[in-house]
Amino acid sequence: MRAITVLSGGMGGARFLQGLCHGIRTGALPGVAPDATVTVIANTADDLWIHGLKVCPDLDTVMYTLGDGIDLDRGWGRRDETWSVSTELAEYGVEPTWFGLGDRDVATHLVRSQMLDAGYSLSEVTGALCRRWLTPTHGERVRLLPMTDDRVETHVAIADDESPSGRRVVHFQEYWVRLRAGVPAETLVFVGLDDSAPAPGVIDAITDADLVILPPSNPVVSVGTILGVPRVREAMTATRAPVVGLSPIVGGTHVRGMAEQMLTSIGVEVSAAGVGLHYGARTADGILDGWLVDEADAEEVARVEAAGIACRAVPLMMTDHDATAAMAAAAVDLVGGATPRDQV
Ligand code: FO1
Repeated sequence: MRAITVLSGGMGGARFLQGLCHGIRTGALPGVAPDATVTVIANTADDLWIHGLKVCPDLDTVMYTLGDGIDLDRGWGRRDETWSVSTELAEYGVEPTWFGLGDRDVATHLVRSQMLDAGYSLSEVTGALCRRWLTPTHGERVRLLPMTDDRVETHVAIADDESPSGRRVVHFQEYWVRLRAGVPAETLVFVGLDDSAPAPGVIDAITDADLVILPPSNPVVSVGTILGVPRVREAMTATRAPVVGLSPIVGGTHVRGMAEQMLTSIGVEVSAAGVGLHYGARTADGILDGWLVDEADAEEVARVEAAGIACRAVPLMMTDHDATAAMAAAAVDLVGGATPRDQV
């Protein structure tokens, strides 16, 4: 295998990508060449405009993580960060104050926003930022693509007994950052998604891949939104590459983030098997050839296999790069020999 494509959200996906790249470079993945390329298609529905700046959390988390600039404790933003800009904005009484913008991070958003204002696409901006963050370490072997260059935003309808309708809609970032996903997400609205177009290179990255991986990202507001970009799902079912996923749900709950709330919001069972069956088997109009669950969920393997998806229970805790590389190796091993669809 020489070309791997990964559909990624923020923290979970970025952490997986670190281990995947480590595994490739150290030859730990069976049948994967050490100079194999990794193309990351990142979710952009978390994006928001704030203080006149375009913030792209999932693109930046992947970029900072693979460029070794991420703050490992927070899982987002820059390490060695300072907060003078945010503090000064608060002193001016500028709202919102709940979204933390570090000074170093602000520079990224300034570069991105002024390039967008100058007419560059999000793809071109991302390519420019990655020349600083990815090229020195990964050369041309890692590419980061936004799922679309069009504006897409996930909004969340929540109960609000002060409004006549009894509900109000907040941006996903307010739901997650200010409300800590502490209230039920009654409805998810993916503003602009149906009219969005895949960014340049996205469809080819799926159809030309030797392997497509769904990392343990949020299956609804990260992988789900990428799959929601028109033509992406068709590319996933048409590609000759095996498609393998890793469950973000372990022991009935998410490891980090808010996958549990999001799955509940769309009526999907919050379990390793539930997510695998939600993605569905390629042989049954779904997108998966293989699905890895954690050893804690080994009893769910049979249910996934019965749906036509190869399944195995392996350790899925990304405790360090070697552990994550072992997960990636298990994913490759599970489907490495899969027969491309047109030979079934
Ligand atoms: N997450 C938080 O929990 N609190 C924050 O203040 C916060 C700020 C922030 C700024 C830039 C950025 O790229 C990410 C940021 N995040 C913050 C994380 C963000 O909400 C998540 O990375 C995803 O959007 C959800 O997966």
